[in-house]
Amino acid sequence: MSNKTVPDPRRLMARPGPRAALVSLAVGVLAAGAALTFASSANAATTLGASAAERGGRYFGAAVAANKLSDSVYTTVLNREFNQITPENEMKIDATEPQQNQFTFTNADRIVNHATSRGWKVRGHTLAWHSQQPGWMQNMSGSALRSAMLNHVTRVATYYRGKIDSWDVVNEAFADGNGGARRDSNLQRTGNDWIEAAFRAADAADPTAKLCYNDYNTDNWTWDKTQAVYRMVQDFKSRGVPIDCVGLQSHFNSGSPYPSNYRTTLSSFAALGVDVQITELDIEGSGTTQANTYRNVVNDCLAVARCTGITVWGVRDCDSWRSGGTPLLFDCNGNKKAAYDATLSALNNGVTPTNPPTTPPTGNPTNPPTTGPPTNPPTQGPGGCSATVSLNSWNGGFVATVRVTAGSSGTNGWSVGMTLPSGASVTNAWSANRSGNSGAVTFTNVSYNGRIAAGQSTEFGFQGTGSGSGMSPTCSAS
Ligand code: 9MR
Repeated sequence: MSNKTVPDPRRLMARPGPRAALVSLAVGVLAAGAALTFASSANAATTLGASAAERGGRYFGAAVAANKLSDSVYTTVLNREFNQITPENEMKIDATEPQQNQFTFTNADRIVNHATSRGWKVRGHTLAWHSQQPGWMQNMSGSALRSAMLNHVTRVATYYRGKIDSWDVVNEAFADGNGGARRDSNLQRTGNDWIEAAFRAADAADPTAKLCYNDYNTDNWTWDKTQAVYRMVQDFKSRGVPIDCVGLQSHFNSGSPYPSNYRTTLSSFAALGVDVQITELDIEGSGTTQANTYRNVVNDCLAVARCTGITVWGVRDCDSWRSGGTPLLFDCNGNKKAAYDATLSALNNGVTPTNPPTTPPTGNPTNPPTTGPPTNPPTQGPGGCSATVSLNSWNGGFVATVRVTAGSSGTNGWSVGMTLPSGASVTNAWSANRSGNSGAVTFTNVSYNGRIAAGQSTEFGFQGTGSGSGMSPTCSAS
């Protein structure tokens, strides 16, 4: 059960191994499903799971809490409507390894057995995460934490081998906001390769489960966080790191609304050669507005052949972690809401998948501005610009976030130079063009962030190996 240190040849070569064969079978089934005439309303499926299954073998699932399995209103809806389950909390690290090397699976098993005894799929959630760590893990760092994390991944994935359709191997490892950096955490500080190490360990422990990266605020294609996850998956695929799927949590509300480019996000990830799954869907709101958003989400998934399933994050509104936002498909009495009707009819009506783009999108869009763009484009004056750098470092690497601030006249373009310490080199950069990767390195604006109004800022970032400490950037404006 050792952690593989070389790229998995099954992923570097076109030769299909067991996981690749499963994936290509799934694609074939989806393609065949897409060619079928969709059911007429006379014999349309009457439950979410049955309808999703008719759409190319997709699933429609719900997050389940073990302590609710004794609530008959809850289980009546669950058992009737869904064909996939994600344990809401019972497979998290604090639940399964409360003391180091002492594993408890009782509550997780109740949920897994509920699903597998009915032929439903199970999403394992989650093997490696900065949150809901048991106290002993929260207090660890460095190589001891890295080993403990890999041991956890190995032991839990081995225990459930053969029972899990998809694993959220790593959850929520990227930071919110501009820059697309990794989230700082004790796991991140063990080294930037902690994510791929977790995937390799999961692959060794359970070669048949699909291995997913899962995150929130990765729904809007233009957001830095989405782009950063996209680049990581692209990198993993190119180096043969075993990754099979990307989970978009899709918790939608007024602060993080359903984006009109959601379908582009789904199809762009799929074009990297991974499945995409909507893993924690909830949409705050009510009535027709909420129903329409659910319909849009379902239609977007159906339009992407490799969008293989949808999971809502709870059964009834009262079961939701955001119950005040009434974000689910059933009211607290288990009655179907308008959102349910819209979801089922979207599933029954179907949307013909379109081919994913064959070339990944170019450019590197940034987050939408929180304030509108300046009405008059800035012009270059004597004001110049300045740059500061902040570092998130670990033993052997770092992520640098560079803030470029226009002087008194605004910029049309900018160029930031800095000298990397000896032994350091840049592995990738975002929101800037780069020349050089060690020693003197220059970053220049990309098309969308050259214009900075007087006194305003933009950020770009880069990741490097070695130590990045002591860099002092200089900025020149054009
Ligand atoms: O729904 C879960 C809630 O019961 C827990 O208290 C919470 C604690 O972190 O986690 C919730 O589930 C989260 C999921 O595991 C990861 N994505 C965000 C979900 C909502 O917070």
